[in-house]
Amino acid sequence: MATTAKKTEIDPRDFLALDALLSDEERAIRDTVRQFVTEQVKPYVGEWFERGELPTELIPELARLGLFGMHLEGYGLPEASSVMYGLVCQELEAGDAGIRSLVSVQGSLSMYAIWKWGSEEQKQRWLPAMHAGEKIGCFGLTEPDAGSDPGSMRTTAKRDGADWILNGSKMWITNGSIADVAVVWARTEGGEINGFLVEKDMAGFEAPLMHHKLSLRASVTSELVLRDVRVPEENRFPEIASLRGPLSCLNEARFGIVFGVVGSARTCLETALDYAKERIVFGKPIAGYQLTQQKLAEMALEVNRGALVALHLGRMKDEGTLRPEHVSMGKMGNVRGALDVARTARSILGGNGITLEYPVIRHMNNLETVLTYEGTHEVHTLSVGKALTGENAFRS
Ligand code: TGC
Ligand code: FAD
Repeated sequence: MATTAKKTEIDPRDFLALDALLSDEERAIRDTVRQFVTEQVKPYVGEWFERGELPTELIPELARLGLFGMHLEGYGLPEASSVMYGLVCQELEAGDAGIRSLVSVQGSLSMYAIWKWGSEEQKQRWLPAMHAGEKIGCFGLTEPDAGSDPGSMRTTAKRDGADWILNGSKMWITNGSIADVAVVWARTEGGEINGFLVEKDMAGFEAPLMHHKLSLRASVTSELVLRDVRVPEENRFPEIASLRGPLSCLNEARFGIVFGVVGSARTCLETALDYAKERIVFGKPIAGYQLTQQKLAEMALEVNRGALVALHLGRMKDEGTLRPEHVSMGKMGNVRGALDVARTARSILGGNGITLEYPVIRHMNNLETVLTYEGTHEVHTLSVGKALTGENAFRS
């Protein structure tokens, strides 16, 4: 059938006109968060990154926008769609992955863990307060000697009358030092993995800041130290006693990353595009040279491809057909693509590419963390490999 093609202008910032695939409601929340990031994050985040700080004044602002636990239902939570939540992650990470991490860890890891596995009392106590940003949570799974293989964790939980005694340490925990409540996964004497809500004032519990990061600097990263911490039974998740507990939470946060990194990549592309049009070398803008155009075209391809994959996975999640292996493929491809975009943008900016005057090297360094946390690139490769072949190559 012959069709009359409508004339479409090419928008360099939305090459494939993906905006048209979103509903009015989805565009509205995206634009609200984009404006917030443009006004309240982008002008200052280079300095926060340089100082290695996350300004906690952002927390009430993010809460006012309703972003903490926005995709969860009940307990006064917004019950936004997965696509809406993903678009929010995209806009936050267009500012900085550290800000997206704050929201991811609060909503997708800590609140989700309580929402999915907590008792009714735990949900009532924590979820409304965490949505309001009055209480902050963190999620303690990784240990100094157990990252990709959390099943080898050494943190223990020993029954003592009506309580549990926790011992061990967690490492690389986002939000740890500012958290009111830590979701801590520990092994019981019977070998089961249980989840506990460890409150910041419990005796024997400390959450010191980790220093010397060169990536995700506008984010709080901490150790969790547990020395004979007495935790009452009512703070244990009653419904789960296996690794499935923490791993089910990771799916949620990984989904946010699939969208988030498209935001990082988009900022790098836009910065490089603007720069290439203005930077005169050998008598003309570098945008006029074929080698630069090839770089920009490849970058635009990655940003658009990543955005399409994210949106597709978001629609699948909203329909209830998304599997963890789909998320693994999305994280693998989108993080790698975003890193390629960031590194290429850095080269287009020449010497200016290495300063915090421009956002590119900050995103590039942040993406090295994103490649590693929430399952490394290799872990997701093996998940996809297992789904393709039926063979488990994680263990020898
Ligand atoms: P395996 O034997 O495969 O599974 C154990 C149990 O868990 C179930 N399961 C899952 N359930 C839900 N979702 C998933 N994605 C699941 N993967 C596995 C599985 O069905 C089984 O259930 P059951 O009931 O039969 O017991 O476990 P394994 O020990 O062989 O490990 C598999 C592997 C390697 C995929 C897993 O350990 C893994 O994902 N490792 C990576 C660890 C990781 O991603 N850590 C992230 C820490 S949190 C973080 O980084 C936060 S970053 C902050 C931010 O986002 O900003
Ligand atoms: P390792 O597991 O030691 O891996 C080292 C290398 O070996 C990697 O390249 C890995 O891919 C590779 N490897 C491992 N197994 C295999 C295999 N079978 N085959 C081939 N290669 C393999 N964790 C939390 O629990 N909560 C948080 O809030 C949190 N926030 C974080 C914030 C930051 C800034 C960072 C950097 C990390 C954070 N993490 C958090 C930890 C993160 O999830 C781990 O760093 C990650 O899971 C990898 O673990 P690891 O660092 O111990 O690396």
